[in-house]
Amino acid sequence: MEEILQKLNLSPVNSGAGTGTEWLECGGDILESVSPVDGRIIARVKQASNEDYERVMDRAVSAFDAWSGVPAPLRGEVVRRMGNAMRERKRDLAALLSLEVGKIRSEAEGEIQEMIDIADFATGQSRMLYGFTMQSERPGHRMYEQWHPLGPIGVITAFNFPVAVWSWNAMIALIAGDTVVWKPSSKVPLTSLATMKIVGRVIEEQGLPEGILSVVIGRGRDVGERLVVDRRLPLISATGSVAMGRKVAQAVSARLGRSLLELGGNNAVIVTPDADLSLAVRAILFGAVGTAGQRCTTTRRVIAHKSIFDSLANALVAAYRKVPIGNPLEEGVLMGPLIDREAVAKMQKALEALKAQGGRVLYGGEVLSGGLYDAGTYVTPAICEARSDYPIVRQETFAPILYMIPYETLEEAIEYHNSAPQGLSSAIFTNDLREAEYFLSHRGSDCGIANVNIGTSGAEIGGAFGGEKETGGGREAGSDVWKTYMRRQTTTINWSGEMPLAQGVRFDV
Ligand code: UN1
Repeated sequence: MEEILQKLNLSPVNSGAGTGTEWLECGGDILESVSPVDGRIIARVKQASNEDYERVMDRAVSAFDAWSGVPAPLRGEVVRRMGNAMRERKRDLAALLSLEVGKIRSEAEGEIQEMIDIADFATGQSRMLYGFTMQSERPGHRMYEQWHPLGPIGVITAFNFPVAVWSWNAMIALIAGDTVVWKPSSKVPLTSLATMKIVGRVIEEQGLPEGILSVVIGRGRDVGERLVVDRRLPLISATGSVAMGRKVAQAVSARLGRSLLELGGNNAVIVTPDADLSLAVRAILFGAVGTAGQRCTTTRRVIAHKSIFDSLANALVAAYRKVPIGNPLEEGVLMGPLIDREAVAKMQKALEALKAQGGRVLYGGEVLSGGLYDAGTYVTPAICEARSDYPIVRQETFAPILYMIPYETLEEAIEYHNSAPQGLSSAIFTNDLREAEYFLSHRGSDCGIANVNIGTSGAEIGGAFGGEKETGGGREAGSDVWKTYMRRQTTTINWSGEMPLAQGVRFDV
């Protein structure tokens, strides 16, 4: 443990606020980062006080002044270097991520890869911040639009993807000319500090403005609450629960700011009669058990046709039995712990609710004990038989619980599918073209992500990521998401000697 900390320039007690190169003598309380793997404290963080927050914000504001004037392709070059710095430290950073979040090594490395991928993507994008030109209705006029940097932006991230989601936002924001103030989850402060130190090296080497990136770890919700009401931040990007998102949305919209929300998911896979069941089982297994069910894209519901319901359920139970559960840093383990004991208690409560509402646990759901398991954070993943109208099925429980729901007609399956209040990710397993197209049509899935013959989780960064309804409507990462981080300006230039008005209006004296 000490070795990983040292390699990543972390100490037993770390400053919780800084710009990657400069760290403040923070005035707040001490925060302990407790590993869900064995319940031990990894290291401590001295949290930011209100004054520390102000100091960080001042830097982000003055850095914006300088950074927004750097040509976008040169900003892209900086992001390219940041991606390379992450590449060099991938293994070490993934080791810390495993320890702090509890995800298995391969998934932790996947998360760092996601950071690198978005840096590469952003580098290319930096030369493609395209605006349209339009045909003016007035003679001798030219119309076009251009995209300007937006300002310093606030990014709030969740514990389950502590660094990738920041990178989706930060790398794109940087090429857009924005500066970024980051409030990571207080459950996992160290991985974010280590990441800031890695990109900080690039900031230092390149002599870049202090404060283009910064991190503030503050007591509980304090910093988050200051961030969302701060008028200096025209955009707040927040990832987390629906309850948190609702508060952020209200606070940001009260000051007419812009928010980008990526909230809960209640992702379902529809499995039709002629689906390739072995493919479906593999995808559902990773979707439901991967990251111990703690992704916002985790598969939480399987809506299976009656004719294949039992064989699919049996195949899933057989697969679940084989999942090695244990220390996520060990080779061969596929499922680590949940983030903390509170998450385990919530999972237990959800299973109780399911039974009270008429459902049945087909497999798993136990809290494990003995040896490492005594950390109290290890469970067996659960498969349950349920109905789509149970209140518990409509909620997102951030744990490995899979609800299996039988259906008869595809229309019914879609109805069940769309009855969830959240709308992030979805999938259908079918070899029937008509079923697949129906699912992808406007009558089909109502989610931001809709897949065919692949699962709900593990999206690539190239697509826009996010969802509808209670998921919050935001989009992050690829496609044309960069536009959210810039302000659009429509310009009309008159190069004629006349002053014609649009819509044929006459106003001559
Ligand atoms: C999240 O859980 O907040 O699609 C993000 C996925 C990952 C990102 C998940 N690429 O599962």
